[in-house]
Amino acid sequence: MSGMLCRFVDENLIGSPDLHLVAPDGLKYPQPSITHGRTDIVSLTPWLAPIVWEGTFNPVILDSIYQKKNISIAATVFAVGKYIMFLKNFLETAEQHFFVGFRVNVYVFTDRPKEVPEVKMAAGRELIVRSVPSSKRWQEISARRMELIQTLIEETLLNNVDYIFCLDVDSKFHSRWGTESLERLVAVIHPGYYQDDRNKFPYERRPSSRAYLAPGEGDFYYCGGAFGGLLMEVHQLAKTCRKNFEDDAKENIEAAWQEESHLNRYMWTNKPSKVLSPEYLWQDFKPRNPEIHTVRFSGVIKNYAEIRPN
Ligand code: UD2
Repeated sequence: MSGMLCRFVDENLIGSPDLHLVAPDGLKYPQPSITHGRTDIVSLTPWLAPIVWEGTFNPVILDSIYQKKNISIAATVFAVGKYIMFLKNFLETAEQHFFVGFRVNVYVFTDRPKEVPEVKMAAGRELIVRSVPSSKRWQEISARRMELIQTLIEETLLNNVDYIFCLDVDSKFHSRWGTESLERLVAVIHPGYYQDDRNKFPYERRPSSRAYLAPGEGDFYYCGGAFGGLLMEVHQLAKTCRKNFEDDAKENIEAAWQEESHLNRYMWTNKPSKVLSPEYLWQDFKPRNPEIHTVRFSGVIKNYAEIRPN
């Protein structure tokens, strides 16, 4: 191998987590079929990214592939002000269902570090608490997450972590969320709009905002409450959404759903390489639709007037 090629291999392949899928030899599992499977849902986007639903993947194959890679995953969760009340449930259920058996670091951002609950974490899993200022506006708390995620990646996670997921705290896990969700850039379809025409999606509709999507644009309505992917992809997303949010603010405009609107704008031009079905962020107040065979993660019922600062 020439010196130049050698350097290319070192810098570009080694340490890159998702280039090669190696399954252990001798693994036994049911034969896959390309003619039999779920027919009640669509499991591929028009740009050929998988849409993950129960019954479209085999967790045994996936886990054995990713165990060999010894991947590590970071999760961010913000619990500012009264939202700290949701943290215990979130953390305890994450221990039961979120990447069980893998290396996971959960970063909790809060203005009430003393109120972070003691939760027993399994070996290889760690809880890290970061102090953040409180705010008088919930919109700002929600939107500033992009800035803090960007900074966390730049200052702490670079070279230490392979994947990152950014999750809402007022939610809990009900069943497996694992290696089937891994990809370069991952978005979750919002449970409230997946049967609607795109013109009904609550995208930002004012052309003066950098989150603007015109009528006839947009693929799906994605959640602000869960997204992820490879560290550098999420860094690019967070940096772009933060900048666009701040540039809008300088012109006195705040997108309809803050960072969620900017995320939707970003995903329109930067297509996610994997899309998670609404199984990955349901809402407890919604009855489960027939195509939802399992709820993996869902938003708990909350009284906005009681818990938000404004
Ligand atoms: C939606 C999104 C949310 C965000 C928001 C628009 C889902 C399920 N939720 O939810 O992610 O995009 O619209 O801004 O997609 N937080 C605090 N303290 C507060 C307020 C918020 O810690 O006082 C954090 C907390 O982690 C919470 C998140 O910000 O989970 C989002 O706030 P929300 O849950 O009140 O937003 P919501 O329900 O409108």
